[in-house]
Order: sequence, then structure tokens, then C-alpha cells
Amino acid sequence: MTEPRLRIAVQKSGRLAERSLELITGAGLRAIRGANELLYRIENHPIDLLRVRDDDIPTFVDDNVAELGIVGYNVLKEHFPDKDLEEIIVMRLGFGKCTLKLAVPIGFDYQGPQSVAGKRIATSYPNILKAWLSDNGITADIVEMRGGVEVAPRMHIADAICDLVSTGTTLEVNNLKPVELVLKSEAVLIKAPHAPQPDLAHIYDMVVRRFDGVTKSTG
Ligand code: PRT
Ligand code: ZN
Repeated sequence: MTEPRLRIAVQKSGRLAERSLELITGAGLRAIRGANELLYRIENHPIDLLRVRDDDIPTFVDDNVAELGIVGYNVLKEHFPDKDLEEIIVMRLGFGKCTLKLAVPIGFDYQGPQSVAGKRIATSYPNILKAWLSDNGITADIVEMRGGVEVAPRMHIADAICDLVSTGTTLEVNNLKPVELVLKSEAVLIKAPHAPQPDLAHIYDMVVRRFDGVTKSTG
């Protein structure tokens, strides 16, 4: 019988990919390319890395396809808007920090959330935005876009946007100004609902312990 292997879902390429791999390497896990680009093997421990799109990570982990996953809190919250995420999150990882912000064109006379009531707001995060609108007691039309959200006002697709911001440059070059903080985000380590099988419990604990050590030492 083949030895069971712990599976960790990580972003294949993108903003979290490199830092996720650094965390894994920093924890003493030596990653080598496996059978294909989607699978990396840890050569010194019974662990595989499933390299996927970040959007697939919450579902993979929730379905027990992977025991652990590294994903942005924003993506997790959008996938599971009604779940208690503290039950899923093992730890915050301190990288991939960004904020989801409501932004309006520079000339927009923004007085508070009521200013966007009845307006059209473009976003890739409809569930998070819906919850924010509801918390603020207003309704607005949500225009869901996969990307390029920042051009929506200029294209007259929407009056405002709700998008991720890190440096603020993208908003600035598109003549938009941030007006509300909707969500703070960073990469998080998440776990599957089922406990790992007994054979993998020690390796699971080791990974979590080492990730914690690396995260604390890198601040
Ligand atoms: O291909 P895949 O689906 O895996 O990746 P993706 O294209 O969906 O995501 P990716 O790689 O762009 O981002 C992965 C995660 O990084 C996000 O889910 C966030 O948790 C985190 N992150 C951190 C960011 C940013 N910072 C960020 N600035 N994700 C996106 N942005 C974008 C933002 O959408 C906007 O277009 O950067 C632009 C704004 O940046 P500034 O610096 O101009 O403000
Ligand atoms: Zn994605």
C-alpha cells in the first residue's frame, strides 16, 4: 500500500504563489516538481502541494481534497459569506495584505454609504459587498466583474467600485478615490472540516507548528 500523503493547496501563480512557497521552504519542506505542474512533492516528508487557482482553494479544502490550504481571507470570505471562518482558519500568515475598498470617481460628492444607495457598484466580491450594503442598511445594484473593475466607472458600467487595494496606485491612475474600508485581508492557512487521517496527524501537526514558527519569526 502506498504511504498516505498530506495535501496542501497553494496558488499556482499569482500574488500569493511565491510567498506561499517561501513559507513552505522556510518550514524545511523541500518542494520538487511532481508528475505535472499542478503537483509538487515534498521530497523530505510525505506531503504534496496541489497548485491551483486561488478561487479553487476554499472548496478543495472544504471538500477534504486537501487537508490544508493557503488563500487570501478575501477569497475565503467571498466563498463562505455565512460560515464562521474562525473554525476554518488555522492562522493568519502576515503576507498578501490588502484591503477591499469602496471607491468612487474623484468628482463624486461622497457623504457616506447613503451616497451609493440605488447606484451601480462593480466588484469581483458580490457576496462581501452585499453584506456590507446590508450592514449599512442600503441597497444598490451590484455589477459582477471578473477583473478590470477599476475601469467600470470610466466605461459607464458602474458609478462606484468595490475592489482590492494595496498601494492605491490603481485607484489613483483611474481617477478614483477610496471612501470606505469594506474588508481587511491577508493570506490565511485554512484546514479541512475532517481531522487528518491518523497516519498523517503527526505530519499535520508538524506543518502547522513550523508554519507558526516561520510566521512569527518573519513578523
Ligand atoms: O490566477 P488566480 O485566480 O489564482 O489569481 P487571481 O488573479 O485571482 O489573484 P491574484 O494573484 O491577483 O491575487 C491573489 C490574492 O493576493 C488576492 O486574493 C488577495 O488576497 C492578495 N492581494 C494582495 C491582492 C492585492 N494585494 C492586490 N493589490 N490581489 C489583487 N490586487 C490587485 C487589485 O485587484 C487591483 O487590481 O492589485 C490592484 C491594486 O493594487 P494597487 O497596489 O495599485 O493598490
Ligand atoms: Zn483568482
